Amino acid sequence: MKPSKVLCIGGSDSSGGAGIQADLKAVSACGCYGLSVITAVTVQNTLGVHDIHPIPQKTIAGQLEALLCDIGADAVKTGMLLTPGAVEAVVKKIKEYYLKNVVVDPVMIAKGGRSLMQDRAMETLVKKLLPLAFVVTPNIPEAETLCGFKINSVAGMKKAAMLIQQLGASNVVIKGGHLPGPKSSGVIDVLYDGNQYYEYNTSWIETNDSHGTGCTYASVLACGLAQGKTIIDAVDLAKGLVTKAIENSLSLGKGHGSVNILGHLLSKKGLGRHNRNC
Ligand code: PXL
Repeated sequence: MKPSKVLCIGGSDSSGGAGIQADLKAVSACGCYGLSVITAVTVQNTLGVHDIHPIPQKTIAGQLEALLCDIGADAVKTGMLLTPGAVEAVVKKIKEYYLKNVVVDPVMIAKGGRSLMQDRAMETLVKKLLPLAFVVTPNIPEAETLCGFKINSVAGMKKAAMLIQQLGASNVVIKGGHLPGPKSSGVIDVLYDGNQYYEYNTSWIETNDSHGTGCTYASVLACGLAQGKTIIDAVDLAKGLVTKAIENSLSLGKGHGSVNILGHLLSKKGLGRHNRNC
């Protein structure tokens, strides 16, 4: 049987941990076939993002057209969309090709504080891309930006999810990893499907090496949808595989290492977390 095709749209992360590189690893780990459209090239290592080179809107549109007129996509995952032009190019092709299973990861700021989305791109994303999204997957700071208030509890996450859902996405998943307070009761992610709330809970894993968590999560979610899972089961798959990827994270470089979605498939003598300095 042919694998499901997942179109990943986002920035290149030269460190290999996040962005398109993370997306394609996650898509492969799920047994899907990954297509990629690069929206920006970041100059990046484990210490942070040092520079960003946006790809022209015309080249983004060209990549999308080349893939969609030929190969097609069973699901789409968007990550870094730096400029309003990048968002516009994506919106136009989603409409033109009636693309389904659109997963929008509203990437805003890199760990070191560098902005990965211009203010006007955010406005365009909210106005034009969210209404086309089957699901949007903000973390807590991103959800706060989208809903306009501080989130301090699971109840706050639920309130925010309802508000963000009203912006137009069919489903909202807010990831709880950045929630303030003790982690003893685990990390709770909240799904709101416009009707009901679902909570997904895993234990907190203490690590310095969680770069790429959000990209990996949204990509696995897109794979689940491409393979025909319900949103409820696709979020479950994403939460489970990302937790394993964090458990197997790699301590690389001098800064924040990356999650490792292929880790559990490899022996502990290989790329697993016990080999810290490989
Ligand atoms: O994790 C968000 C993200 C997405 N895409 C690219 C990134 C980052 C974070 O650094 O560099 C290209």
